Amino acid sequence: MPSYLVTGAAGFIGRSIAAALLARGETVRGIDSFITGKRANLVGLEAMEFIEGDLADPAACAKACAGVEIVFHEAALASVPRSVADPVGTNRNCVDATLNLLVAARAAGVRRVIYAGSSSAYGESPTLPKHEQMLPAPISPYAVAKLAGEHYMGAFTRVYGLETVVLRYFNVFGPHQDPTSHYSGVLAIFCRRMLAGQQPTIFGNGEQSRDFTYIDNVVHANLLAAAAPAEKVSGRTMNTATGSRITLNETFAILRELTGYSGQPAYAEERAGDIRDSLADIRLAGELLGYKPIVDFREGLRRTAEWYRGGGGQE
Ligand code: UD2
Repeated sequence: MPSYLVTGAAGFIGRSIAAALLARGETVRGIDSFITGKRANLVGLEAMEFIEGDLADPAACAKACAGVEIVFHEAALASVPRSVADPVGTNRNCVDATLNLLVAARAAGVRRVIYAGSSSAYGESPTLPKHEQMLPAPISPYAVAKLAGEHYMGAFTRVYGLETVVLRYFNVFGPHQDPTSHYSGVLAIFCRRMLAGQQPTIFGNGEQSRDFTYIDNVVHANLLAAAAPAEKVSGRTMNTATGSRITLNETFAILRELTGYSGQPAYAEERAGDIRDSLADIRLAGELLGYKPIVDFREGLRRTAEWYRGGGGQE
């Protein structure tokens, strides 16, 4: 039976992948530094072997990769504004960490690394939907760092023959996403605030759009990427999304219904490094993985709001 490593296992996406693997009875190890991960996210993952460690430390990477066959690399500082405030920190925790992990994975004889790419790679190019043949045009330090990780994946496949798969996630949301930081994803922040009767703030005019992707779809794509034949997927980059988009203003209106919040949003200046519209072409993941979304946006948002309503994500 293969053994799996999940990096960022105390983070939102990492813990969700680990939970799905454990539910299948797999052997799972997780690593997290708790820079943004939360101990509360490890509740329910007691069957996972857990290492507290920082991937920027090569020794921690070596320890994490020992005896592992497949790595899901989810650890990152996942925020555009955080990277604008601290580009060096983002580089360390995204680029240095990814390179160290790849070096350790190769040395340990890991077979495959599946990498959490970001839709931010597409940047400001006006074409919609975004497809994988488009030239990347990152505009924030975060986007540059996540894209550098993608390129390292490709290089390790070409140069060393390590199997790598890049899944370019589009604005993932769902239960366990931290709502407490101003660097958190917008839907987590909005759910928390609106359920507490607090006014959310929309940066810009609210007409920016995103291909918001419910977490179960991302977990599903990862499991498919782990199982797919190397000749089909190794060295490839695939959008992981729903293939539809919605504006923040429209999303706010749905959340009003779901949360019972009766006020209006505040509007503030647009955020530096933000892109306006994001929408994925998901045909390639369909062809290579047999991926298609399993939970749509509205249902995902309903489940998410329910989770926060039930007390999830409280500090
Ligand atoms: C980027 C990536 C996403 C993922 C993420 C990091 C794009 C299109 N997406 O997400 O794939 O890598 O980074 O986890 O690059 N906003 C508000 N009010 C708030 C918070 C945010 O209006 O309180 C706005 C924000 O200005 C932006 C939108 O909501 O226009 C989405 O922001 P986000 O931080 O949730 O995600 P984003 O798009 O930077």
